[in-house]
Amino acid sequence: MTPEEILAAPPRVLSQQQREHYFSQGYVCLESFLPADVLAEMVAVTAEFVDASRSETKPGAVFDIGPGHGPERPVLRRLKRPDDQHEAYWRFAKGLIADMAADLAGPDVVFHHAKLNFKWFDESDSVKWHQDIQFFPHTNYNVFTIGCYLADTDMQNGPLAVLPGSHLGPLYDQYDQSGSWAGCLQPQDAAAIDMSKAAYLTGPAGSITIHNCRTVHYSPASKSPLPRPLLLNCYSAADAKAYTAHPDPSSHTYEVVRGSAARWAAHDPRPCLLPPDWSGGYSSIFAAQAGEDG
Ligand SMILES: O=C(O)CCC(=O)C(=O)O
Repeated sequence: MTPEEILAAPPRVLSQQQREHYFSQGYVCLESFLPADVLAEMVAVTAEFVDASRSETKPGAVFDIGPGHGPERPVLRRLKRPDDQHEAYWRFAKGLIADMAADLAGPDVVFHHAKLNFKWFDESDSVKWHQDIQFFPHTNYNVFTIGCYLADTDMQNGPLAVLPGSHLGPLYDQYDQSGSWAGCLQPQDAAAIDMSKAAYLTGPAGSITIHNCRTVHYSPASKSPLPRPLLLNCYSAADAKAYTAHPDPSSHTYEVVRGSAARWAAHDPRPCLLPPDWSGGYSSIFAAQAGEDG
């Protein structure tokens, strides 16, 4: 569906202005959006997982831990597939947030993946400039990620930042000079970005970020000892079909969360960089960008 066709249907959650902003700029930010009871549940469940990670000693299938992680000072970079780890996360992904997804994808929406990213003031927690779709190419670009901050997030604790309008620009090469997957723009491409144009998506706990899969984005290192949890849920229009192995499928991957499954795939002619074959396993964007994948 075209943005015009999607916008012609009445919205469920977003305002028409917010939808238009997403389509023209490639992102939108909704401050203090989550109802207090929903936020409180997400925060409480997340605290349990941070505690559970304390005994982990190496990055694994559920907890991606960073250098220096230990029982006293958790450096949990990511809780993988939260939708499979606790029912509350899946209820969240297929409830209010799926309604929001239908405002942007059109009536037929498929869940792609979820992840819960943290920052811990360990100076290794910046996420370099990248685009998402090269990690999981689809037949069209009606694919996006809805983030929810589970703690107040300002310029001190590493907010998500986007380059407005970049979803309409080129897709970048995310391999390094030696041909290894880097999961980020090559240094010369990143250096060419006009940092004065970056939009930093900040807000109190319960604020929402949405970015399109082509939107160039990054997040700076946290300068605060307070953790920054960002719960990310990724969706596609049902007619956007993945054509490479899913990096980290959960039991809900490709589940139709609104409307019906597609009979026909819609194909965007703009080409997409292919990722490595991850059918044998995937670590995380943090590991790839830090060169930990070997
Ligand atoms: O956690 C963040 O700040 C950004 C994460 C991100 O862009 C990603 O995981 O693709």
